[in-house]
Amino acid sequence: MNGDQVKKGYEKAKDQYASLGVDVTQAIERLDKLSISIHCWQADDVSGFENPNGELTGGIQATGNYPGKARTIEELKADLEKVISLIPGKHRISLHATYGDFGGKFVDRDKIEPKHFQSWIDWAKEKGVKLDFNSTFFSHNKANSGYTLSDFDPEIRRFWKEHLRRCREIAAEIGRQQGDPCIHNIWIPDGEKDKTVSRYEHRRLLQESLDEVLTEKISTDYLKDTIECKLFGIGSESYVVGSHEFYMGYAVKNNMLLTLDAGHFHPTETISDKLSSILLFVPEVTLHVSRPERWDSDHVVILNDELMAIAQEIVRSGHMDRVHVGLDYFDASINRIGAYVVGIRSAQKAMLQALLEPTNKLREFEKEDKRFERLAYLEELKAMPWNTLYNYYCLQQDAPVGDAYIKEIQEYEKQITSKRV
Ligand code: RNT
Ligand code: ZN
Repeated sequence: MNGDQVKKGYEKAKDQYASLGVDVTQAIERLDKLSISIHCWQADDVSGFENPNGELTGGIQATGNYPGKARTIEELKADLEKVISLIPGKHRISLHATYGDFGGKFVDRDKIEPKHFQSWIDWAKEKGVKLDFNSTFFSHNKANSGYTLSDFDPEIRRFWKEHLRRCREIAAEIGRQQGDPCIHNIWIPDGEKDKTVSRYEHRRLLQESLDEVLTEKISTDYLKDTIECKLFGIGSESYVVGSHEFYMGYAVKNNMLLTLDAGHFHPTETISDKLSSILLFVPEVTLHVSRPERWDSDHVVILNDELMAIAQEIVRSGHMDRVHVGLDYFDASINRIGAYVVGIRSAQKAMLQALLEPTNKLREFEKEDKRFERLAYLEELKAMPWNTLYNYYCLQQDAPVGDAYIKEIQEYEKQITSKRV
């Protein structure tokens, strides 16, 4: 598709949307403001750079051995730069604590410092992206019992509290240097495979540990802590300490951010319907947009009904500025750059469709009890030329239009990732 074709398509689509009372220019402008927090861990299957053969543990697993995973910080940065070049808009990169620049030395989790992330901060500044952060409570021998912050052993808890403290410091330093708050996501894997008797006790310990560290106040100009629940993981099928009720209660009580991961609930339970409730009770929400498939919570994001519903709920709530959209998936069985780009572009497409909705018109139908008309319009909207407008947005931003990104990824694979052996 050449530029002229895209522009022609744009003019036609603009008129079609105008007849529904939708201003496409405004919708594209709003889409452009959506900074997606891109997870760094799709590039290397959540391995990180703490030690050369770190094993992924803690209820999550990356399956597949597609060649070309990033093995060094340089390779990871190169991959992320490629990804960024293939999507329109300005985005964020979300780092895990195990992705520090440790200079070839082993630095344990209770010893990490802002200096280990300085090269990331400099890189981000140079590339014009902002950073987010995640503490790493998994893939570590001090998590072998299945517990970290909620372990019975006070020494284990001390270790992980120190990790959390240091992660907050690092994230705050990132926020300070980038002049924009760094979102610090806290997900802890604590839980058990089978019938657990001391559920209350572990949850009480988790609360106590979090309280101890999170009450050390750091300005939200620099740092925003957010907590992520999960229903179950591999090896924690029966009990996860940080459940939805636990963190929902904790976030509301402490007026802090809550993370909703699309793959962390019962198989038929969705996060889209939670947004309009949670936005009433917590200041801001972080999303880990992902795709559950049976027991796995981390498949590549695609443009499915739930992704659409999430985007619609963000837009319809009128609180887009209070919802931070982050991604969380890792597929090691396909081209990893391709996995990134497909997921990010799909998230943007969902958001654009939601922004192109004539919501006021639909609300009018609701008020007049015209539910057939509402349903009919919702169906008609699906076939409107929103993709033409996405192409136009890509053209404006110098990002590949339509399927052009596929060739670029194939070329990058040929030149770069296939040579990583
Ligand atoms: C795990 C959580 C968590 C992780 C990342 C790597 O189930 O979703 O967010 O995926 O921190
Ligand atoms: Zn997550």
